[in-house]
Amino acid sequence: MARSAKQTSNKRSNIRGEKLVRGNGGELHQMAEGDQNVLTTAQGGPVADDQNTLKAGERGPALLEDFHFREKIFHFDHERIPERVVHARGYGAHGYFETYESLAAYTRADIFQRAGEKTPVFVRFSTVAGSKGSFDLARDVRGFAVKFYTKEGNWDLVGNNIPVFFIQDAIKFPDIIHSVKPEPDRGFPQAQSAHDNFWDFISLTPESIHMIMWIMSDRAIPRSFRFMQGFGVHTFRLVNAKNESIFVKFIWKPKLGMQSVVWNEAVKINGADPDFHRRDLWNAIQSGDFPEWELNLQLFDQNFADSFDFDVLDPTKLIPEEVIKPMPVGRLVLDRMPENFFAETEQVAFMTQNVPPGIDFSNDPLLQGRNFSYLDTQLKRLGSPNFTHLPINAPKCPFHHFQQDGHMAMRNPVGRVNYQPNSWGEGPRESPQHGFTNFAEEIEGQKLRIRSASFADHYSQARQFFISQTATEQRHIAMALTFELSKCENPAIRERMVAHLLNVDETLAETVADKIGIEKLPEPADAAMPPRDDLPASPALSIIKNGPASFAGRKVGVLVTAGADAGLLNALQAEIEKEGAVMEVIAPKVGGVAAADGTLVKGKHMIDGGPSVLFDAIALVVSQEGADRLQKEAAARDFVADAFAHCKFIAFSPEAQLLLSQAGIDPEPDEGLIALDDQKAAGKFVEACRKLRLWSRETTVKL
Ligand code: HDE
Repeated sequence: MARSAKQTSNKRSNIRGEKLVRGNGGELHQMAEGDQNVLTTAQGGPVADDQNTLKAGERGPALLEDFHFREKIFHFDHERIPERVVHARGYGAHGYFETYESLAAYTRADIFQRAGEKTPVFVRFSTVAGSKGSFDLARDVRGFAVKFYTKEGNWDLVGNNIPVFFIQDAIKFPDIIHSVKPEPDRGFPQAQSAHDNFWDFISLTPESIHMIMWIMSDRAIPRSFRFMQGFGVHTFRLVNAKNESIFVKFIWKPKLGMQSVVWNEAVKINGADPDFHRRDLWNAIQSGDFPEWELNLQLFDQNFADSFDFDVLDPTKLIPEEVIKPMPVGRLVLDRMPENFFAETEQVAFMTQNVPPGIDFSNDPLLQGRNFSYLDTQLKRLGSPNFTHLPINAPKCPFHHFQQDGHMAMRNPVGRVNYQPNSWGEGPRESPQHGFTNFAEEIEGQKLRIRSASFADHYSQARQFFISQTATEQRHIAMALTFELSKCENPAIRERMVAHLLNVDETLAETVADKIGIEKLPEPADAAMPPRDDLPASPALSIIKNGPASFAGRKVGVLVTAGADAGLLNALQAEIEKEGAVMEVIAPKVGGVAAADGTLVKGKHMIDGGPSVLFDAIALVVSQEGADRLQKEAAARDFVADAFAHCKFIAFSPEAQLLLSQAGIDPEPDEGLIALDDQKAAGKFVEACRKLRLWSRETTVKL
């Protein structure tokens, strides 16, 4: 009895009745008024015992009057808010947007008026289909949502890393999303499009085929949020002070260039580190390597819109960069992680309808539907019309209005006046001069539930995307389609998809048909408009053709054993850091191993916990004895074999030869295998890594 009282009470009174608190070291000190270290209830009452519920008797039932227990469990039971119905899994960061030059000629938006102007931003990246706890490397479009806290209110550019969308009209959104989510009877598959429902819907929705080409491409398995582009997708308007309007499409380009992984790698990353993208962003920002993107505008007028091959209001189409050159107008830098994931990343509420004066909407039917939807979703998720009171959602400019009350009202008006006009001479008033005014677009016509005939070409840009890719990227698209359709059990769905592919590229259709066992090709799908084959390739659409020519921001995994050459390791580290990349050591023990010269080489990962899929390139710096031991370990052989199969550059000390051959790598080396004969070779290796992958190896490894 005495023992349990001592164990459970952290706090007691001295003889004068002053409160005494047991510190970490067990010493007793006096509790100052409002001491930060004293545990309290949410009502502020100090808590004496947080280890045991109040009971009737030592082994008796719990008592209802235990208000501390009741409050603690009540709060815990309500910790979750509904996750986003789409884009549930996401990761955010703070930063700023810096305007290069004034864009006053095009827009009156304050954010674009002054060169060098810095505007705070919060960005959230996400996947679409999976739930909040799903893995990062799903094959999926990524959300790229930016909230600019401008001096004229919040501007949310809620985009994706793919410039087109599956559907043309917002009314189809619940259908496309239902189809990709876990099937409702069985509750799986999670975060995957490879199932019948998705492909059934797609095969019956030809407007989705252009987006399907993107989703089956490497864009849908990015290596990092830092290495992907972002797009506003829809056509928007800019409006200047003279009320003149120009159309605009928004494009984000990553400073470190684009990079994706291969599918076999993505699948393994999801097992090895389901938080791969989160961790990558966290590590980069925490280490001061702040990711950066340039905002580009594609500007065009009504004449261009009227003469362009496709309707600029159709969100399944893009304007090739070769047709309208993107104009860089500013840079986005992410330099600070949220202090609290829930408060910021989970509660941030993006809304397409948040636009400042000078930025306006087009009549894109998807955008129009989104403008309606996003407010609804915030009320559902955040539970109160006062969600703008949350610090992450509140504007950072002064704001004044007469909205009041409601759940969780944090900012409440003072004084008598809560309406206008009023004769008290108090409170805010409209400003025709500074306030938001819509662009006065002429609208006429009948009220119709109709899809414009100008949206009817579903295949031409899908084909243009496909022919713009390198042979490697085209192969990846074919492999992705094959994989996905191989997971469909209904042969009619597979056949319908091949019929669509015949309208995109015959060889692609034949390759996929052959791999999924369709012997007789179906007729091409009926096309609402004959597909065109005269659109030229757009090199800007390829990832590989637009490589970064640098290895900066990437990561090398160095497999090390005891007795490794310390000079070589130091040379590698120096060259990798000079490039702006990161080196991480994988060792038999995380505590580290002694190098040949006796110095301690600390490990970041053990071999099991640091497979090569987590790195962009690998190096093997081992002793003869170490190599002998490792070649018997499956994890070490996989480390090497996977890196080779994923076309990564591999540097190796002479002793590692045995490990390479035991991993099944041909003794005839390709140019991606770089012998570390001397310390100078470390530089050669990093230089080679700038290509990111040796794609020519891919056809020989046959993943
Ligand atoms: Fe969204 N979308 N969406 N969407 N969307 C949401 O809003 C919706 C669409 C996008 O990180 C939801 O706050 C409809 C296109 C991103 O918090 C919801 C339609 C594009 C994010 C919603 C679309 C997007 C969302 C769910 C068809 C690319 C995550 C939670 C008309 C241009 C933002 C939320 C974040 C989130 C509705 C189509 C991008 C339900 C009805 C096209 C990046 O309101």
